[in-house]
Parts: sequence; C-alpha cells; structure tokens
Amino acid sequence: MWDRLLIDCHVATMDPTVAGPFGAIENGAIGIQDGRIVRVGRRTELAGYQAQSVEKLDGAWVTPGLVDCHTHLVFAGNRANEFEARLEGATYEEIAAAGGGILSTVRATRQASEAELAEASRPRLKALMAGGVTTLEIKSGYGLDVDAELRMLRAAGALGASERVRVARTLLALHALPPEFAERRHEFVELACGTMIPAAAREGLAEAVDAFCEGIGFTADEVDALFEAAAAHGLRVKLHAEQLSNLHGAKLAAEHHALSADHLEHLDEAGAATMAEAGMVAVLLPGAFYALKETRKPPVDLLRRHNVPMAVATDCNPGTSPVTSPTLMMSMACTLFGLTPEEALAGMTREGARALGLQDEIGTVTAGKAADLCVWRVERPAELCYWIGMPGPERRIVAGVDA
Ligand code: DI6
Ligand code: FE
Repeated sequence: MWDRLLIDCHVATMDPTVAGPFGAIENGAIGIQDGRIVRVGRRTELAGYQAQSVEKLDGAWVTPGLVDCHTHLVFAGNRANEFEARLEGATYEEIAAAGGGILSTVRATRQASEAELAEASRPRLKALMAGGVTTLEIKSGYGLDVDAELRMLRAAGALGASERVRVARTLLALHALPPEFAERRHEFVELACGTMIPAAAREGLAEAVDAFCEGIGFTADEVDALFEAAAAHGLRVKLHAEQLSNLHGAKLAAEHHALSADHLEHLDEAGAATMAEAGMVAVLLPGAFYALKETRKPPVDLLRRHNVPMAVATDCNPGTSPVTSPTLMMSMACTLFGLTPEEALAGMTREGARALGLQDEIGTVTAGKAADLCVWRVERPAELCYWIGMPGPERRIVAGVDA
C-alpha cells in the first residue's frame, strides 16, 4: 500500500529513457511512498496498486518540480536606481567602476543581520516557489568579508529550513573586490582561499564555491587559486564565465572538474569542447541577457553539437537579473536563445539538477527519485514556455507532500 497514487494525469517525466518528447506518459499515474516516487507509468500499468490516498488530477500535466540552479536570492536593498541610470545610457561596467553595482548591494548586505537578510529575501523565495520551484541554489557574494559571507549562507539555510523547498548553497567568494582591499587584491584572494572556504566547509554552510571570472571581476589565475582551495576542502566548484568577455573561464572550470559554467555568451568552440569532456553543464541565464540588453547570445548550437547539457536559471539578483519567475526564464530561453520548449523545461528540471550534482535525487519523474512534482493546468507541456508571466502550478509537491 503506497502513500499516494496520482491518476488521471499526463506526466512529462523529462526522463531521457522514456521515449518521445518530454519523456511524456499520457494517461499516466505516479505512486509515492515515503517521499519518493516508487512507480510511474501508464494508468493501466499501475492498475493493480493501492494507496492511502488516490488523487484524480482531471487531466493536468505533472512535471518534475522546477530546479533553479543559479540564484543570488539573498541580499538586502535593491538597485532600482541603477535600472533608471542604465535606461538613461549608463552601462553595467560604468556603474560598477563608479562604486555602484555589486558593491552597492554589498554595503546594504553588510549592514543586515542574518534574520534581516532572511526576511528581505523571503518574498523572492515565495515568488519562485509559487512559480514552481522546488529546489534552488543560493549564492553568497554580497558580504565579501568572512562574517557577512557566512551570514548570507546561514540566512539561505534558515530560508530553506523554514519553507518547503530544497536549498543548495554556494560560497561565491570572488564576486567583486571590496573597497578596503582595492590596493591589496592578492590579500583578498588569500582571505577567500585561506579563511572563507575553510570556515564555510567546516560549518557545512556550502556545497560549492563560485567566482566571477571577468574583467570587472577576477582573473583566471585568481580563480585557479580559489578552486584549488575549494578542492582541498572537499567543495565542488562552478564559475560565472564568458558573460561579458572571453577570459577562457569555461576551460579553467573544466580543468577543475566544475559542475557548471554559467552565462557563457562569449563561449568559443574550444571552451564548449572542454566543457563536454569534463561532463559540465552550461547554465543559461536569459534574465541577465535581457536586463543588460545584451546582443551576443550564448552559442546554443555549439553546445548542442558538443552535447553539453543546458540548464536554465533565473540568476535572481538585484543588479542584472531581478527575476522571480522560473517560467518567464523558460519563455525567454526559447524566444531569446532559441531553445525548444523541451530543452527549456529540461533546463529547469533535469539539467538544473545535474548542475547542482543532484541528478540522482531530483530533476525527472523517475522511480527512486524524490517525489518533487508540479501539477500544471495546461493542455500541453509547451504551454509552460508559451505563456509570458503565467501563474505557477496548481500544486507543488516536495518530498511527497503538498507544499
Ligand atoms: N554575474 C551576474 O550576473 C551577477 N553576478 C555576477 O557575477 C550580477 C550581480 C549583481 O550585479 O549584483
Ligand atoms: Fe549570477
């Protein structure tokens, strides 16, 4: 006897071993026991099974819960003033060079307590959840000193513990150079490698380490040192790479067996090839592309040709991607970047999970995985990408429980 049996539904399993678009099983059924999917198949195949609760979904589509694998959700304040300045012609790099940009959020974040950070960020988390997110990654990176970085990670943990959502945490140790280290870059990188990483690892506050490899961020050599330290402390790595220029960050990330390289508008063929060899995920972030009015798109055809899995994420952050809708990102991934709706949905489910190293646990509707599901009142899965600003799923299920 299972806990739950969902019937009268169609299932976009997103499982590549299920033939056909979206790995779809029409007239399907899903058995759930102890928070996990125990069986998924056609209703007729599951006819003999019983459950405490048999629920008819009236022909709705069930997908994996959405996985937002790249966010900077925790921060204080906002940067609507810079939005106005950019509309008047200032560029993101000019604003950063004048002490705004990331550093403006750093000033606000340093002044906030852990509880204040959590409460300032909770509405954004609620919005993502309402849009269908059941797992998200949250990065630090607006503290840029040891205490404030750890405080951000604790706030992210507190959010995950108090809402029905899974949170994966990333120490974004090299995001921007704080002003007090302006003349001492080397010492800041040492602080990140020698103090921030060990502290985050020791307290179990992060699973991965990230950096911003860019002209206005950090050099490949600095990132290399950071990734060495991460490996020494048993943390995975990932990288903001090739967003505004090509510093060959994807190749560097591949050399360190990174989970993913993210943004990638300026990725070249050699970079794509090394990502494929390293089994990395390309995380595409159409919100930042849109908000910065970029014209250079990530090389989707190249990624396809090299069989690099593509994830799609919100990059929810106060500067370049003030986005709280996962389905809007799927829509933009199709319209702006040319993904198919199936690729976009895979990007927010299966490949998002892979980008977090959680591909065995979540990301597809497959027996054995956690029962993280969304129930959508749509006639076909492509509608999730077609509607612009659609309301979220009718139901969200996390670990087998309606959330
Ligand atoms: N790239 C981004 O898109 C965000 N961080 C990064 O390294 C932007 C962060 C911000 O502007 O606050
Ligand atoms: Fe980012």
